[in-house]
Amino acid sequence: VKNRTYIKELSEHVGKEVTLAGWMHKLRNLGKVAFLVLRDKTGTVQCVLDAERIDVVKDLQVESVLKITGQVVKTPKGDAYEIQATNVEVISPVNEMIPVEVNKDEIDAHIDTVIDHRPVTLRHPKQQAIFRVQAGILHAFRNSMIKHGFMEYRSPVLMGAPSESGASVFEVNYYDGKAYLAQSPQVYKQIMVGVFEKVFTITPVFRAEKHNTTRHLMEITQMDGEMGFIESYEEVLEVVESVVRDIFSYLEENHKTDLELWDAGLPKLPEGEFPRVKVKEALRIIEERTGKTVQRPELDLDPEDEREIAKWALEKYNSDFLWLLNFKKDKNFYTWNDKENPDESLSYDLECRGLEWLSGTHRIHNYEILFQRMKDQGLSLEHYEHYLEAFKYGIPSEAGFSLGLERMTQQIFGLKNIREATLFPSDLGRIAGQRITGKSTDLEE
Ligand code: AMO
Repeated sequence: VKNRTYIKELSEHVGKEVTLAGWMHKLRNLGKVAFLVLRDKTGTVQCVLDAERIDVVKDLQVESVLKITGQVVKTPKGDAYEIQATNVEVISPVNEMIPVEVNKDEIDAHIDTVIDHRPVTLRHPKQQAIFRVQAGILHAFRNSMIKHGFMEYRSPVLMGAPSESGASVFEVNYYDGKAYLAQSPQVYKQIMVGVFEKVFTITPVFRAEKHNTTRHLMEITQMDGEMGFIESYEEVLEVVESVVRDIFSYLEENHKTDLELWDAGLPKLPEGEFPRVKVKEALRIIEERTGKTVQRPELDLDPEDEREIAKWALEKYNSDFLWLLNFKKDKNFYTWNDKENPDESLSYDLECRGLEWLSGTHRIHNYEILFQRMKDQGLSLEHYEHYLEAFKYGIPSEAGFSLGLERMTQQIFGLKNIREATLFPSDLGRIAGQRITGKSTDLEE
């Protein structure tokens, strides 16, 4: 549209004629005069239509796409702007009733209906806000990682072998054989440390989860970093804390209105470093606080434990964030166990308000040890030739992390279900948002 003005810019055009374009958000037709609310990507504005202009829109449904020319005037109260329309053109008429209303303060529908009609429900201003903020997270993460000296690379998603454990991998046909969808960029980010020392990537990954819960999806976006020449994993924790602070500052500066729409106060950052507690100690604290015996076969927390220890961190450190350190030994094939505490591994999770946002470990960089470990775990080593070659020819001591974009978005808005923070979620009942015939979308705890 030539010489188009965006709704957010109207204050610069008071008294002048502008051309707007967007969707018919609402129409209140009083016969001689009609009030049409037009919406573009920057906001909404009321347009006043006379009889001649009403004729153009009166039989249309909401979400029709229009081009409206008119004069910008201040509303009687003086706190907003209105358009006295002189011309209305229809770019795309809508003749069918919308399946879910998107012009009320809230969408009055179950999450399943919201996802069923994603192309339309996304247009609701509160839904838009979630995904504008998500884009802001990605932007700020990338900028912050670059600022911290990390180089971005693209990680393959189609792999010759499972990238994490074999249990949750999706197999796909690959000509006469099989390929696997990446569960993480783990193998490749480690190889890249052998060249660029500090790398990051933002990538879709796939997990064949067996359960439908409010915090698991089958396709997610991981934001990963990997850092060479570290002496202890604390160096990674410091980077992560700084990156999280950068992301929050960016959101505060650029997405205030989006966050306010949801009354979403960002999770509370502590004054200094984020509280840190070993898993073993966390279990002891939980026992002390609840009076219940917490007997876990391995050093790990269940969702209820996570919520309890989050309360402790908030009370004691006034922080929504908490590091859990040193999970069970032999966590995966690439992680060092702790020499001083053989039942622990050099691993860490960043928890926010009782939900795991991020997880990472100090990697085994010694070729012989890694080779033996992979052999012992029964991995088919012929699929890991590149990985092993990198270590054979020198990888510095290193550690890294992976931050889940959807969980981060979910928690920032305080959403109950991770699907609300995902454009086109895949789960047991859906692929990329669309239902799989005959499958249920019901959730488990
Ligand atoms: P992990 O498997 O813990 O670690 O994943 C890292 C982060 O990714 C997110 N996440 C998920 N979010 C929603 N649904 C899922 N099914 C799901 N699976 C993972 C979480 C989690 O904290 N390679 C290691 C990381 C590393 O050591 O660098 C890994 O993938 O936010």
